[in-house]
Amino acid sequence: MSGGNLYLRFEQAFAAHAERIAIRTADGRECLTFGELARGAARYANALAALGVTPGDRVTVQVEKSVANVLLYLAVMKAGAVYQPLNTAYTAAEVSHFVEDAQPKLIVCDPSRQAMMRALADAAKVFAVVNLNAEGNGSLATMAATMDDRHETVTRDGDDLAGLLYTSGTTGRSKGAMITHANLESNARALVDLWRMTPDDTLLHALPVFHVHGLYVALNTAFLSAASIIWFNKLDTKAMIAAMPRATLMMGVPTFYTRLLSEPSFTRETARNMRLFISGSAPLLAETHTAFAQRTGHAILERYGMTETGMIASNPYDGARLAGTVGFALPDVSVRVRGEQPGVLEVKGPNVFKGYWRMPEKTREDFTPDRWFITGDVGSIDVEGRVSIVGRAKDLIISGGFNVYPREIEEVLDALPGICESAVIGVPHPDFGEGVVAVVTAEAKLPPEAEIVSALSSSLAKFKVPKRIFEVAELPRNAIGKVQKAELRKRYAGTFGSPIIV
Ligand code: MCA
Ligand code: AMP
Repeated sequence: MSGGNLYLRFEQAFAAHAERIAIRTADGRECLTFGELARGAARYANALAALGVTPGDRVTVQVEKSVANVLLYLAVMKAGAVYQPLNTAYTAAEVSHFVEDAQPKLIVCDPSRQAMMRALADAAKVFAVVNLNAEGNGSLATMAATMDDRHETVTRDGDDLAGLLYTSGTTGRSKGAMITHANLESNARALVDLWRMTPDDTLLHALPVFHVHGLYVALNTAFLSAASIIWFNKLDTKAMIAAMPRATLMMGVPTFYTRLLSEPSFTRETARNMRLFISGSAPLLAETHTAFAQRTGHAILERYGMTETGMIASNPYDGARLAGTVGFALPDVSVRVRGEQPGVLEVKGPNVFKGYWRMPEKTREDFTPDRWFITGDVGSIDVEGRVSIVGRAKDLIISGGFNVYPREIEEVLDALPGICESAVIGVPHPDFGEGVVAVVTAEAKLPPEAEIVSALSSSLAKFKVPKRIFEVAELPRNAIGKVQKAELRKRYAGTFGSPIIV
């Protein structure tokens, strides 16, 4: 059976495996069976209803990763509401845009942010603000504990929204990508099938759960297949190495793989029970692929996706997993390049989102007239259908799997006293793949770097703040006055040294 509220599919898997372990924290402090997971989600869903959340309402969530966060995620879906997760690194200034735009009924935040969120909530007429801390305690958990552990999953159409995930464009403010139950279900089913996930699997989960990768790719596939999860609240390579012999599967951004490789204790023996390592969200260097294969005997399976589309392409489970390629379009998903190759990749399929929240114009701009979504990634497709990404048509930096839009940083830099103009670029970084660098011209005398960084940090998430700032007399421009970022990227390529592969 398929269609409707995706939680119904999870519910079937949870009921069929009620006594088996669904999720266990790496430190052993928490362990839930699938039956307990289902009852916990029901309690949280009843708490949401008691807080006034009704089907279609947005629930904004900015909390540290915890098992309670998973229950909340499931509960929002079960209640037919729309989940809006936010990166915990976002500052109050950044969060205020998301809240104003999404107009949630409820905000769930860390207790340390309750006062700030309450102020935002009052301005945006949000109904309630509750909290959850890094241990999964807080006013929402307290309330959920008193609730009935039975709850009837709300009926939804496949076309109804399950998630509202914000993603920045090259111009303007972040846009909310409207993701439906049908988008999520088709993608999760395809991946479970492709990656052969079964109840015998144990997934190492160390990704954040506020982005598609850790939330939809990892959690939805594990829930649908009733795979067990070993849960890490953040990336901790030593703890992951200790737990790996009990696992079969891992999903990570390329930084996960370079960090594992930098640990001498990470060996073939560590990975002896693993059957699959998956990488995505940013390009995996061929050097990393090769070094990983030499160390462990495993060929990392690289796949490609976007917030707006979920997963688009994947290297095969059987057959060659080629470094530098992202494999074949998922079944039912089509990828094309119009005109000459390489060119901008366009996607069509049941995975493609419904549009940008309350932005019909922007939605129209990002689709072709025949309804293919324009990714902004530049790639080529070979005769067999294998996709390779060779660049980006969009001005985007991906640092450790987090997206940084240069224009957003440039606008903040240009408004700072002492700075005349700026260009923000990404250059090779041994840990994050790309590191953010700002090149600026000064009005008279440039303020000290630490002062600029501190000013930027007050409004921008830490991962967006340039790790180096260089002063130049003038920015290189082409004949029509456009800053030549390619030239700057070349000039500052060695800033962080070359990739370190042990
Ligand atoms: C942390 N810092 C960073 C990053 N992460 N700087 C640049 N880029 C980053 N990604 C900064 C912190 O602010 C801090 O600065 C210092 O680095 C160390 O912070 P720490 O918290 O210790 O870092 P970490 O916990 O080791 O985090 C690194 C990380 C993390 C594990 C790689 O960034 C991460 O979880 N990335 C995964 C992102 C992800 O899930 N992307 C999926 C997007 P200071 O020292 O100055 O305080 S979904 C997507 O893209 C699509 C759909 C797809 O295809 O999947
Ligand atoms: P986001 O907007 O956070 O969903 O990021 C999506 C972007 O991440 C894509 O448009 C690509 O530029 C990039 N991306 C995801 N997976 C890969 C990959 N395997 N190789 C290269 N880039 C990737």
